[in-house]
Amino acid sequence: MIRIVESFYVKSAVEPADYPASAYAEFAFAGRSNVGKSSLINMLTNKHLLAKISRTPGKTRVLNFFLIRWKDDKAQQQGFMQFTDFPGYGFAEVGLAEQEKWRVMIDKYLNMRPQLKGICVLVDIRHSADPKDKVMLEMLRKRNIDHCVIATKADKIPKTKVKATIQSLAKQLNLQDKEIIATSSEKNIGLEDVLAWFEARLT
Ligand SMILES: Nc1nc2c(ncn2[C@@H]2O[C@H](COP(=O)(O)OP(=O)(O)OP(=O)(O)O)[C@@H](O)[C@H]2O)c(=O)[nH]1
Ligand SMILES: [Mg+2]
Repeated sequence: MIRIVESFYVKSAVEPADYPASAYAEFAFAGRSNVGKSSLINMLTNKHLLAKISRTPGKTRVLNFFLIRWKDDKAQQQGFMQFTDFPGYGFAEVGLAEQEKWRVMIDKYLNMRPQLKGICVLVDIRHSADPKDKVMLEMLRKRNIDHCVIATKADKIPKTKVKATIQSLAKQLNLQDKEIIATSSEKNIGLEDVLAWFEARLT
């Protein structure tokens, strides 16, 4: 099992020419504004100020790149990977022009990042599937980009309801139950499941 031993913010970028040049395996985090993308990155890296957590939705309008050093003590392996924090999508206050900018930026990233190994699409475990999440998943399916869904804020529903909620979400999103990982950045739930998903795609 890998664990993250060090993490650094590398840079923010909009255009491919400005992406960091490294070729490490990369994983990206997408989802509606406020769903908990930055908080999840902070939980995974155990650095609570790494990805800025905003209380104002829709603040992040750029791609934020992070360099991650991982280690597997048992297998005596170590290496690097990168995380990309996407700006949130789907906020009503954001005008059409902004939404279009977002779409173009994500489109370029998906097309021009060969080291991209997978995308985590985050959804709030308390809400039913959003049309914007369906559009995102459709974009990934069309391009054959490996992805999983992360149901965030699992601490906000009773533990006994988690399984049924995941089943219901899976049905709505046309996925199998095991393609959805429940997490809580507040209560440190799901950390190992997410790391295992990365590990399986690292080599
Ligand atoms: N209870 C609980 N709150 C959470 C969890 N994850 C995130 N939050 C809260 O949800 C709010 C939004 O979290 P962010 O991590 O900033 O969300 P984001 O998806 O990065 O938002 P944008 O960058 O605006 O797209 C913050 O107030 C967090 O504290 C969680 O697992 N449990
Ligand atoms: Mg964020």
